[in-house]
Parts: sequence; structure tokens; C-alpha cells
Amino acid sequence: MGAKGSAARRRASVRIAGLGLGGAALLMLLSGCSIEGVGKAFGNFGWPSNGISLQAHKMYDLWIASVIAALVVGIFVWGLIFWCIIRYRKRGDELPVQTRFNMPMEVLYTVTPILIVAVLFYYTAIVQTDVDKLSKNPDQVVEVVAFKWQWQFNYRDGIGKDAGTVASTVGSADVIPLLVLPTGEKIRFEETSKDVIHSFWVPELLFKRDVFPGNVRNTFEVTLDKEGRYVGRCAELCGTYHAFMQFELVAVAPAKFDAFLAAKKGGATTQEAMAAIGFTGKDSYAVTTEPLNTRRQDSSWNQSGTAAAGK
Ligand SMILES: [Cu+2]
Repeated sequence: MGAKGSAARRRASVRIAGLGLGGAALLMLLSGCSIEGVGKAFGNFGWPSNGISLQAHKMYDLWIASVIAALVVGIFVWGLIFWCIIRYRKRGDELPVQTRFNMPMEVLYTVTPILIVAVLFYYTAIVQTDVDKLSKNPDQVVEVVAFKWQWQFNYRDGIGKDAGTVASTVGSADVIPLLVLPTGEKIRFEETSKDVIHSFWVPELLFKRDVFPGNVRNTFEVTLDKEGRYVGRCAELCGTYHAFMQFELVAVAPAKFDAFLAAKKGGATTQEAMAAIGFTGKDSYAVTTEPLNTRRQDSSWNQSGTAAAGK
């Protein structure tokens, strides 16, 4: 290789570096330079939204930033691949220069992936620790009781299984249970199951945690920062009517929550307590989902038409 060859090679590597930087710059430009902006521009890269809790926002940022990092690496690698295809396409029968056992190259592509994984691991560990953090004195404690095939939410007066229940809501085949909670307060969930393993999942929390029977009492905390109504589901196949285990998280201002809980403590039903804080009529029931129809009809299972003949 003469001086001409190495100059060409240098020009090519400059071009590739430019391609990678250009891709990154384009992403930042599209985003207005914020992680959330990039996420929104690309449909949140798979999340339903950027979440409704402080914990969710951290997970969202980690996810979006990881995807951006992966895309930058991806664009760089795709650039290299296509450049190689074009630059080193077959021109004759002469054997090209062989570049095996190039020590600097070998070291580079051993060290680079390790560095990338280390950085991802570092940020994942930080976010995970934060999401799993429990405070000494949460503002609200909710015991989540799962059973085949519904949910019960117990508002508690303290931490642990020996604390008392001050009010509770239980779902039925006809009424979706509502989990009313305040924004801006530390809410601890304590999970327990009466039978098999279920999983408590509100997609908008960007989080789910399994609910175990027996002595396991899974706990986690969230601080909601967005009022609204969000559907919740069981995310662990728990039997025939697994799909019926739906609920709705109703995030309201603390004053409204206090009024709701006071009404419940006073003996009001969940729907009456909802009405007391302004959710009247249809709004006192779940609005994000509805009970599934359990009734079987001829049309839904009889394929041969014999049932009609028997009528
Ligand atoms: Cu379940």
C-alpha cells in the first residue's frame, strides 16, 4: 500500500465518522435535544407513554437513551458495512490484502463492546435501585390481594401484614375494581395472593410485579405525578378467567383522595365515594375498560346449527 492508499483510507474513515455523528446530530435535532422529545418523535420506542410516576419517568429515560445509543452504534456499523461492500467489491482475481491478526483492531473490538455493556449496566443499576427503593414512612399503604379471578385493594393504616385495613374495594364479574390513589404522595404497594401467582400491572406505570401466594409479600413504591384514569391488568396467566382480572387506577389530587377515603371509611361503596369527589353516574365506574361478557351463546360456540333445530 502506498501513500495514495493510506490517504484514501483516511478520507473514508473521516466519511464514516461523519456518518455516525450526522445520525446522532439528526436525532438530537429532531428531538429538540431532550430524551423525552426523541422518544415522542419515535412513538416512545415501544412504551405506551413516558409514564405517570416519578419512577416511570426514570425507566423511560433509561429506555429511550439506550435505544438512541443503540441506534447511533447501529448507524455507524451499517455505514461501515455498506462502505466495505462498495469500497472493497471484487475487481479482479487478485487476492486482496489480508488483515488478520491485527492486534490493535482485535483489542478495539473486544474493549468497545465491554465498555458499552459496562455503561448500560451502570445506568440500569442506578435506575433499578431507585425504582426498588422503599421509604421508611410511605404516605399511603395499599395491600393488593389477588385471587382467581379478581382484585381486592385494602387501604392500610401501617406497613406490613399485621397492619389494619381501614377501607377496601373488591372487584366482581360485573364491576371493575377502582384503585383510587393520590398524586404527589409516596404510595407503597404490598402484594399477596390467595391462590396462584398473579401479576399487578398498570401499563402506564411502565412497571409490573408478580403477586405470590404464601409468605411472600412483594412490595414496591410509586409517586404518581399525573392525574387520570389508567387501566390495570393481571400479567401472569393464572387460569381460565385470567383475562377478567382487570382494574382501573384512578389518580386524583390529594384533597380528593382524602375525601374519597373518608367516604369509604364512613361506609360508602366505591361508587358512592367516587360520586362524593365529583365522579358521578357513569364516571363512578371504570372508564378505561369494561367487564367482559361471560355469557355463552349458541352463536359463539355452536358451529353445526343443531341447537337451533332443538329449540
Ligand atoms: Cu391473575
